[in-house]
Amino acid sequence: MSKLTISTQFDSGSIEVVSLVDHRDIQLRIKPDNASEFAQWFHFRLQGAVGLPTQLRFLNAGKSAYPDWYGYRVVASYDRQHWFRIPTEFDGQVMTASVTPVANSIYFAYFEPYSYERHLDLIGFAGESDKVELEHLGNTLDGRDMTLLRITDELAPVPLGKKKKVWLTARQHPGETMAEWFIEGFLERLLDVDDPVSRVLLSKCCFYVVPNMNPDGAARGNLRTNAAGANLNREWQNPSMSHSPEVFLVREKMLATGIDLFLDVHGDEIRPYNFVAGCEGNPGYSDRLHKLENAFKAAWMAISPDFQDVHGYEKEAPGQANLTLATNWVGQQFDCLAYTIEMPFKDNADLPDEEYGWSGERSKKLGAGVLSPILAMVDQVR
Ligand code: GEM
Ligand code: ZN
Repeated sequence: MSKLTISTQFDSGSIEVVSLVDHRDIQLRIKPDNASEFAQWFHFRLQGAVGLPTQLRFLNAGKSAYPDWYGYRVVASYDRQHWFRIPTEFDGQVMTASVTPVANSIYFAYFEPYSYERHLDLIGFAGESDKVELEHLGNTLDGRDMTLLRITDELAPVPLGKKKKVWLTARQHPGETMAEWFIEGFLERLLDVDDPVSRVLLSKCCFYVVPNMNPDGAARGNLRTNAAGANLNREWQNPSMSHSPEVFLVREKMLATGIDLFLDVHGDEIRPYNFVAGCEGNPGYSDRLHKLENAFKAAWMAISPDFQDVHGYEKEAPGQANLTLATNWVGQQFDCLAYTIEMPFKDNADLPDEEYGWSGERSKKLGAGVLSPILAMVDQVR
């Protein structure tokens, strides 16, 4: 029997090994983000357990940032391309995942990872289109690029000043990797020259897309914060280049372009559903925005059984919104339709998938699908 080893020296790798002696009792602890207490994300490689009934015990799962692990199943992969769920139990303190590996190397993660290299490949793919301009907004604290994609059909008969400005941001919380899978699906469809929905949207809109708002936190294996420990989705009222340059740079660009429709893409650790959170608590919320929100949700539900509006966050009382969040700050600042989109780390309970749960591929499909409610709303948002 070969020696058991665990490694994490790769993009978003993170776990603490407590005991690695007995394959039936591998003891682990989820590590916190590099500069904050949030602990939830894990991603590591196990070698030496082929053919052995293996149990992974996450000893501090009950002390994680979002300790409701009930119904969650760990994702695993042999080739880092195809990820599947493995049987997982949670007793309120320890989470235990079980697998008998069929190969001597197997990876485990909280959700299907999205690497910085894949992020660069996505930008490379998009940059090949004649509808896309890549704009360098500046650098993160670890020195990575903040890249904005500006996407429109310049040859369309709609003057630029009449086009609707549609902004999408994703992965402010770096462990919510489903957000960048969503953007990958969104971009692949938007740039599909044969897709009639995309052709009309590129004529009527100018899209501004930030596929990864937090590249440092993503590479570091953080759940929720950037290299300085900032929760970027609490920085939108008063960002700084020293603490939250990612938000500072994007927010400056938003103030220069204006916004008619905003989507901020996230993942939710607890609720097994896809849903949105809007601006009902904003001081400037109006009947116009309420009607736009309802029409957007109805249009999305009409085309996707994976989207629903029954389960989600509590509605906020009038005037009680926290304007440090992207969606609320943008909705208030630009008096526009603005939504936080949430996808599950667990599964869509309305349409569960036994083998994969919620996945990168299903996130891509949801991202491609959102073009339809955008088309339904494009003539009403202003
Ligand atoms: C959430 S956004 C929370 C919005 N809440 C309501 N009630 N509108 C966050 O930043 O905490 C997004 C996320 O982390 O997924
Ligand atoms: Zn989030």
